[in-house]
Amino acid sequence: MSEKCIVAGVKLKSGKNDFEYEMEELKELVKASGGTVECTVTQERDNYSSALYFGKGKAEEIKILADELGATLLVVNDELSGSQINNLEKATDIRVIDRTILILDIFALRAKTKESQLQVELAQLKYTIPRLKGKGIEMSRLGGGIGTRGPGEKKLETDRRHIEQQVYELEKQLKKTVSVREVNRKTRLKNNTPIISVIGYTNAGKSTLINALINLYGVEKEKTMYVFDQVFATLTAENRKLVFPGNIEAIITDTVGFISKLPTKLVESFKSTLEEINYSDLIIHLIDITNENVAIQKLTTDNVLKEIKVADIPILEVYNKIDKTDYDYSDADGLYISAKTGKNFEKFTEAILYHLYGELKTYDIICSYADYEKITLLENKTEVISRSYEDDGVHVKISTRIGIYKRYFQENIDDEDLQDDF
Ligand SMILES: Nc1nc2c(ncn2[C@@H]2O[C@H](COP(=O)(O)OP(=O)(O)OP(=O)(O)O)[C@@H](O)[C@H]2O)c(=O)[nH]1
Ligand SMILES: [Mg+2]
Repeated sequence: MSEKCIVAGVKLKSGKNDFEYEMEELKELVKASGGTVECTVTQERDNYSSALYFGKGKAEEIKILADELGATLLVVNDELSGSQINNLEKATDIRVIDRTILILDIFALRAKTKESQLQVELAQLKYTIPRLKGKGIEMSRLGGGIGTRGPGEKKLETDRRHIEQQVYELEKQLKKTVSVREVNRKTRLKNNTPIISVIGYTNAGKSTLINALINLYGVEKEKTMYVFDQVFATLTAENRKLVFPGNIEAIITDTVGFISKLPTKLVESFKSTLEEINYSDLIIHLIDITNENVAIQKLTTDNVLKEIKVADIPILEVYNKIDKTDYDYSDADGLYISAKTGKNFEKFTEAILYHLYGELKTYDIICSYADYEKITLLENKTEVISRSYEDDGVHVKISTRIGIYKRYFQENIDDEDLQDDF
């Protein structure tokens, strides 16, 4: 039977005005973790009470409500300290968890791969350690239910000595998986293969978009991403190789979706997602245009990008799910696509390639008969339109992007063909 929950939050008088949206999202998160929302309680205050988070009267009100509704869990919108949780549990007589542990709980339910399971368990333990002082949380953890589940249906550890030992073990195991990623990244950088990261709010359609690109340009077409209509379908950053028209290779990275008040410091997979972004040559920021809170979702993602200072990396904003709206975007400025139907993918692909390597042009190149290397390079890296064998060598007409031309065949380039960036 699903757990009956009360969701609650303090709205700061000085706070941003996306409080209502955060509360709606909190309800979604409760549902995603298998709970039912019985009611919502909010209070407007100048600050969070350090003892109770709410004021005393509000806590009493929650206790009465919980009694009436048969609710057994209070979920609050902000991260709480151990003593706030203890005090609130005493005052309301029900178990209390915060937004962070709720997100971790969802991750624990969804984590399938070894790496993501290790990451979630580690984050849960790190969250627990500073909150172990009082007895309340220790006792409540034993009860089971939302916020007490580890990955793979394990129960969360509650004994401090065990926890510290486990944190040590998990960090050791995780280091191994991270070093594998490091190696992959180094090979990619050495090969000069550009990296494209697809980022955005959770459920925007990032994995669907990548699957559509894999279907069109993927090297291994069967290696698709997991797609589902839920928050946090993707739990770890993953890469795939693509070959675009004109023999242009790229690595595309699927990432963990953003959400407001994301516990970025706690979860390794968020940290590695954010790290990956910093290594990319192009960021695709995917936005679900059909979501009624599209502006808040976009702003949340923009703020995370600002925080990790990706200022030098070009960002391509792409609006997704246009098949779900009646609006006709054919003449609109900007990129409006449907990852599901493939609508406007030609324009989208062109935008990606333009950002990576600039405009498509044709060039005439003369190769001496002895210069096999150059001829092979031309065949591998560009599209050869025609070739003729003359006295002074092979005359080759190619079609390629300015950036590619500059990188591989620079000695032949006319200055006026060059753009500043390439
Ligand atoms: N109608 C429509 N639905 C889409 C489109 N793109 C994605 N979806 C749906 O949106 C839901 C989420 O898609 P995902 O690709 O899993 O989204 P995501 O951004 O990877 O989400 P997370 O991994 O949870 O961050 C799924 O039900 C998709 O079928 C689209 O262009 N049109
Ligand atoms: Mg995804």
